[in-house]
Amino acid sequence: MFDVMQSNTLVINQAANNIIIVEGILQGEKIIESQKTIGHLKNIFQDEVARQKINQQEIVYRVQSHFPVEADTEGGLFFGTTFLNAGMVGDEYFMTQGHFHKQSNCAEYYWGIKGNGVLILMDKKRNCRAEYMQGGSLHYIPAHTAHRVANIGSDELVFNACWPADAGYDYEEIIQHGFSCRLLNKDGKPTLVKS
Ligand code: M6P
Ligand code: ZN
Repeated sequence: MFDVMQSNTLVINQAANNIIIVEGILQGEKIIESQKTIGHLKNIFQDEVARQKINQQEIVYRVQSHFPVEADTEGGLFFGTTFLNAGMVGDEYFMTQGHFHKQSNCAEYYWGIKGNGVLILMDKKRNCRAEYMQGGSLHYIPAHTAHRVANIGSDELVFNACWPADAGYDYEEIIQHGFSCRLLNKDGKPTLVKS
């Protein structure tokens, strides 16, 4: 009897689950970290003169990513945490560069871990909308939709993302034409303004 039970059991491989995530912070194997500084974000903010006056080495955001498969693997998933600092470029809140997906029919999930932010979304017809982001908020980014996040708080904003490994990035559209709306501080309040 005991022998039969033994042959039905599998070894649970402790070493296989070698990534941990606590408050969005990823630790373990295959975690890649990248960062975007003020210097990297030329022509992304409305006020280019204000951007040039800021220390170009100042970090706007860091991204920790887990890439379990090669980029462009059909059916694969990627996972990331973005740590977006609080700050302003002129009247505009620190924000991510933003992108469409190269494979435009790929959707994505974002969810807030801590801090206060706004997810700005724009479809291919350049219709813009926005959703508040905070610890625990879940955001479904549909296909064919550009996405960026602004930090409207005074502390770091942390959010997670999960997206298809073959989604890729189309940054060019945003570099060339931007979003059709911007999140500006108007009289002390975050206000979505058509641009
Ligand atoms: C999220 C995901 C990443 C993205 C990052 C920063 O973590 O969407 O794929 O790289 O935000 O955004 P961006 O690439 O627009 O700078
Ligand atoms: Zn994306």
